[in-house]
Amino acid sequence: MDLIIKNGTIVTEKEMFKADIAVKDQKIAAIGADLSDVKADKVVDATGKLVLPGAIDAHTHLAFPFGGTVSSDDFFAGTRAAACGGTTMVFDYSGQKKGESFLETVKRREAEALEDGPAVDFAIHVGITDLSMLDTMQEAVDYGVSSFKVYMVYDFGVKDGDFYQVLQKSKECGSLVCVHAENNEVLTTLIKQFADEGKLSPWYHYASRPEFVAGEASRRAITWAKSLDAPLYIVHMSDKEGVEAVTKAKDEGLEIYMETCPHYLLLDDSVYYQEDYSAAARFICAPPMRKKEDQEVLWKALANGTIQTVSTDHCSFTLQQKDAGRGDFTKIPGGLPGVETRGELLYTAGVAAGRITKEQMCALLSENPARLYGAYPRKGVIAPGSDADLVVYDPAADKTITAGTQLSAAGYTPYEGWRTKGSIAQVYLRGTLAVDHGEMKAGPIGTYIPRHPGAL
Ligand code: DUC
Ligand code: ZN
Repeated sequence: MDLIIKNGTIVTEKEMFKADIAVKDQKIAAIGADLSDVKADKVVDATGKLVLPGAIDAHTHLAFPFGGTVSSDDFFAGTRAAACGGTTMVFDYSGQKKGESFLETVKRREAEALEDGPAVDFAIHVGITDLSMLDTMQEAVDYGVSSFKVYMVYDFGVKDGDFYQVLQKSKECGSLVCVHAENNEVLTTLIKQFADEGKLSPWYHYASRPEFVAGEASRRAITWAKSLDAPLYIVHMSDKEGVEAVTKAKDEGLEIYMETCPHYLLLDDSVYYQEDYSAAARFICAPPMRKKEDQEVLWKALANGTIQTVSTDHCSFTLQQKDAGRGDFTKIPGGLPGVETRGELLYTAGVAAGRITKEQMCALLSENPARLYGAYPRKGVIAPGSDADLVVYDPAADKTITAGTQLSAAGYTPYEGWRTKGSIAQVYLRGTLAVDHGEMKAGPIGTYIPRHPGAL
């Protein structure tokens, strides 16, 4: 064997048990109560630690051209930050350029990622912008792309009829449509009204995107998916109205999935009240943070399984980039860094606080995204034959989050000074030690992962 991790407590979505894990040729070769007799090049003692499946971040925007600039973490910095956060695979939302077939988008981004030198494995969801290429969806699915995204907002977003056609085509191809649900007409009207009144501080970003703007769009998206009996995944759910809409749809037996992100679980709209421009602008993202009441609804939905994944929507901009909106919030590039802190925050605020179990955390971070996005059982689970993507978590090693020790190019973290319960000790990518106590130990060992249409 190449590696044995001994005496750890293995966590899966269903159970926890003490066992040894043997790794050979990048895969989990065996799991057993005592593998002491098995010879291995390296033996690691994980006594007192949890051994978790490598986390999957189903929602990143690396080197994303957005808001007049490009997000600061590319596949080099972003995947190193991800590795340090216990994430061994990212799914990037890569935008289609006009005139590009969906497969061309994927291949272009795959090449860019490999050129950057990714530290973790990756896959691409295509962000659809050019409907004239809709017939190329099957070709992309055949290449191993089982998910596509539409934005109901932004200048590159799709109109309602286009969204409907994407759902139709995707159902035909057996893939999954992900949607950014906000009502574009209403929010752009509110933005214009505020701008006309000279109300241009970061607070008005929040005020122009009230809860109902997201809630209405979620209901609309669900209506169309329902009419076609097509599966739908609503990204970055932030609000009570949206959770209620998805809950109702699920009760009707519809295949509607949703994700939320740590910032919607942990931060609220008070971040935008701050007088200091930079203090508030760093939290600008869409949808914006909500109220404490919405947070409670999201936590409940995690605990009862209505929400399937916790992803990050990692779209980092430096504070210098955020400065573009001084005096005009519409020019602040929207997005937060998150890929480096997701696991420890979910463990701290979820597991250690008694809101979710360790098994549920595994489902939310690893198994569910792997299944939904067609990477299971290669990814997302600790089982013989799966990639040896493993996170050794030390529940006793509390730490303080600070940008100073992070690898994201953002240069700040929304969680500066927060204490975590426990922390990540080691991260293995396909059996190779990628991170040891926050330090990168491996180079660009990440690879592109083809997928097949999946489901929970
Ligand atoms: N929201 C953000 O805040 N940033 C990137 C894209 C998005 O939808
Ligand atoms: Zn996003």
